[in-house]
Amino acid sequence: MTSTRGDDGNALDLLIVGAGFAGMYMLFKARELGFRARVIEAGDDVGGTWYWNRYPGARCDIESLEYSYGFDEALQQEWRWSERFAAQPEILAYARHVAARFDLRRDITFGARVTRAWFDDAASTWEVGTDGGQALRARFVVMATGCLSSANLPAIPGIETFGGPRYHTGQWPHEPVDFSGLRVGVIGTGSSAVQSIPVIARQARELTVFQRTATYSVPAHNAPLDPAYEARVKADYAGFRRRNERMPAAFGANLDANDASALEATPAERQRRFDERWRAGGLGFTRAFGDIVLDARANALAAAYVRDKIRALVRDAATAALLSPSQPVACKRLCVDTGYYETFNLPHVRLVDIAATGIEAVTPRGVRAAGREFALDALVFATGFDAMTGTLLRMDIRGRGGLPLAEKWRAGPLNYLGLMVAGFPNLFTITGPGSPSVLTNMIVSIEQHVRWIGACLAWLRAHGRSRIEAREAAERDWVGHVNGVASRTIFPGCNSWYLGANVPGKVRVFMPLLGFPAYADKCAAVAAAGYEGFAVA
Ligand code: N01
Repeated sequence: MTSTRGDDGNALDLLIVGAGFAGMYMLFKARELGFRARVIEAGDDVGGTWYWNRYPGARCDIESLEYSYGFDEALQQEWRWSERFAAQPEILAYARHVAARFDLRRDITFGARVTRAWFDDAASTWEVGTDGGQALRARFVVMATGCLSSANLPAIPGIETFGGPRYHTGQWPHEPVDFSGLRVGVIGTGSSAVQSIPVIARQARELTVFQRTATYSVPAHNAPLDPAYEARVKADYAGFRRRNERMPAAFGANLDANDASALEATPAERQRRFDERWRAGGLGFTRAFGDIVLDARANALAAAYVRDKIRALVRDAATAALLSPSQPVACKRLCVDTGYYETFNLPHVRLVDIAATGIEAVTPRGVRAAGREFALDALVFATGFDAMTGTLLRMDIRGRGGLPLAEKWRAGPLNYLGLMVAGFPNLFTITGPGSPSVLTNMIVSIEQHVRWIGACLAWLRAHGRSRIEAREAAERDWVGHVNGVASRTIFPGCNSWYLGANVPGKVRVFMPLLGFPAYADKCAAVAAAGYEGFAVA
């Protein structure tokens, strides 16, 4: 086993796992503060989510002027987005531009997957190993591993026997995939499926979509980025970022969001607001009223509105009924689409309801479901991810006394502020469970976490300290708080990946925290009080 302790043989100050947007900015911040840092990345390039998720139609559904770094004024001024919602190749190009602009690659090891991180209590450092047999030592470790980075491939009988090519949307090949003339099956109807189905349907000879749960989707109304709007934002980009940071999900300051109750509005006013949000497109639909994710009755009004839209868009009444969800809207992540429901009007596209039976088996010739076999040439799994905890738990992480993280989190993720775990000193998680993360514009959450971690490391250094760890009592209170907030919303009311319900056997706990501004204020207050709730040594 080779040992890399930094260029001069000493332990690194900081080892960062992952070179997506979190890892890249963490590296930038570490350098800015004068820490010796190295990033270990499994892929061959930067980009994280946008490196792996190359499926047809992949696109961000946060607007490009918002889904981008705000930490550098020159960067945000110089980069030009071509569309309102950027497609995956453009976001990957942006990540590569950032890496080149700040010369990040020289401190990134590509093609190496971190497999273990063990805490050495006596030396107060982490020993980190990779799949290539590399061993590193670092005082601090930052897990910048993403929330949706471990593919969920269901254990369907016969899956290995399929005769044609199989794809998972989150592990898409780098070479172009051509479905022309093929009979293609797509399993799943979440965001990845909703984006890819209309694009695959344009190529495939036949497309069969296997649906376990119908999904709510709002049109993107994507378009070339309006230069006048871009100029307005860029005239005061810092102010625009600040306003977004005060929004509940850290985006949409330009939305004309409405805090009034849907229940108190007249039917005409409700219709007007929903129509307005539907015409505007995108995730801002849930901001038509202030109580859509807080009150089941308000939510039911929004859900009924979308079901009306589905009936209007889909010609066959039985298909429209099948596409109409019954769970609360936005309880599973709301989707944003370009022509999703309309795709089911095409004669070569069919929808198969597997709610009752699931996929019975994959066979060499296709898929057996709903009591019959569907002949397929290619199969796409749009079956999502082992979200938020999956990637952390797939690594062998051991804290004080050799305690495995998997054991600590047997009953669900425990941590303080979504940032640190009691018993695991000097280990930070960026956008971990217990932080707003996936309920926000991820880049805003990432930047807030990186700034907080950077300030914490600088504070420790300034105070001659080298070790910080969440206290168990703070952790207990925090997890109680996160669950308490969720229980006052519609979110626990369906089988979402926020709850881990998409992965068989996973503990059912609501993982993200609703409300970015209050969370960011809490993190700032904790730091200002000398890292209250943490033990510092
Ligand atoms: O995954 P999902 P995703 N048999 O978990 C079904 C982000 N994202 O990759 O609902 C049959 O949402 C499953 O059915 P059910 C975004 O945060 C963002 O689409 O569990 N079906 C569901 O329909 C998003 O929420 C963007 O009953 C099975 C689907 O597969 C998150 O990533 C784009 C099954 C999985 O949907 C994940 O989205 C894409 C089985 N055994 C993704 N197992 C943008 O920003 C699962 N399913 C645009």
